[in-house]
Amino acid sequence: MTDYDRKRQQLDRDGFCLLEGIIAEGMVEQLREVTDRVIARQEAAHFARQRAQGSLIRVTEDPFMARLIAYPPILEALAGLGFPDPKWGSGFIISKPAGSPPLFWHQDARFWDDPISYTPRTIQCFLMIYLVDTTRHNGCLRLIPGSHLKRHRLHDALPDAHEEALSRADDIRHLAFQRAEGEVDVPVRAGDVVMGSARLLHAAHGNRSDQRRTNITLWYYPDFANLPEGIRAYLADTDFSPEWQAQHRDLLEPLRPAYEGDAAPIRLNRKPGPALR
Ligand SMILES: O=C(O)CCC(=O)C(=O)O
Repeated sequence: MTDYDRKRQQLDRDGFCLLEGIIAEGMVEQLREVTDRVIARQEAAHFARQRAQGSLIRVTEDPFMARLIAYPPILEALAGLGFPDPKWGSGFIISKPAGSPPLFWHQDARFWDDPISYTPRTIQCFLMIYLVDTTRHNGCLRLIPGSHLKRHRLHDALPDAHEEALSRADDIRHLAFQRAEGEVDVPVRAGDVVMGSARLLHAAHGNRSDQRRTNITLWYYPDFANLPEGIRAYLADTDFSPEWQAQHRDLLEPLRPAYEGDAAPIRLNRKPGPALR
């Protein structure tokens, strides 16, 4: 069994895996420069609205990000995991300033009406690319392994993901910021990538250091061609900005989630149904 086979097993079983050191040092350095520049031009109101994340800035704000989305080591890692033809959907610069609060528990899946959401298959995955070494002290990721497949108390107790009061971290005594049963920390080195299912419950510790902690989250559909038609119809219509696509056609065309059929787009549903047990 290869290392990739083991990681793929972990992804299917636990809902995540760690891809160590796949972003080269020089690339991490360039990404730090780009993200610092983009973060610096945001208005104060942005950071007040997104205090729990730190920032939530679309990667499409800077053309360099097209090179990250189509970065060969990322595509090679996905292929190694058994996803030779991934499609890309969206991405965000999520940067926790020094001394900032934790991120609340949530899951990001949108297709809970489709039976595929109750199988180990990864419909949509995040690739979280950390630009500094990240530990519990400066805001590493927290996950509940297996929660993409198994109901957890939080599924019923949490309000909608990214609810405004949670995003502003108005009250960090809220259940969504507390320790959760079965949670694990995922400390990483700069240049590591955490890959996980959009259905997985996740959160992040607060940043108690005096340095910014930046993560770039890219969202892919690793096995787009084999998704149910209604999901493909939905994704082709919504996620991918045609303008961004046109500007970076050479890099992004192979990653565009295209759908030519006539199925109706699936209804969006962010809440798991009773089939999640
Ligand atoms: O910044 C992180 O470590 C996690 C970000 C995240 O999960 C989110 O914003 O949905």
